[in-house]
Amino acid sequence: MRILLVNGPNLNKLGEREPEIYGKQTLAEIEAEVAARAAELGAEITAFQSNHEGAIVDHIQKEAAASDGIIINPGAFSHYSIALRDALAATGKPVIEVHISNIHAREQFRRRSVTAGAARGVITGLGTFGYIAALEALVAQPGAKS
Ligand code: CA2
Repeated sequence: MRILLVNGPNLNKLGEREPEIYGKQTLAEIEAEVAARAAELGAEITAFQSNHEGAIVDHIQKEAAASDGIIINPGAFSHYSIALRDALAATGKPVIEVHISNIHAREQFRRRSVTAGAARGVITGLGTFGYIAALEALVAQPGAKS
């Protein structure tokens, strides 16, 4: 099983600021942890981060066909990127959207995710454990209707 792990804008700065919201782990540490758990589950992770909407759309278009599912934290793109939602929906693959913070307990503008409509499920507010939970869900239910 090959899973794409995609992180959007500013998530490359994790661990540097706002640890009370986003925790202390760096993105590299999160990616390594997800990859290690994936290996235990017999899966493989391809990790990608970009601050650029088009680069993320390009990556999804290029890599999704050869994958079995996508874990994505679209960052702020969650709140307005129809292009990203369309790219995710077009893959036909199961998508789990992850937010480290609970977007529903924050500012009004963070409470809506337009990309979530293309996801099988959304995990929000469980900290960086959300990425592991998403992986477990994809491995446990690879063929579930998305
Ligand atoms: O809670 C999440 O995972 C978010 O997707 C994180 C995004 C935010 O725009 C979403 O509303 C919710 C932004 C992450 C910014 O992360 C930083 C971490 C440290 C320093 C600077 C930014």
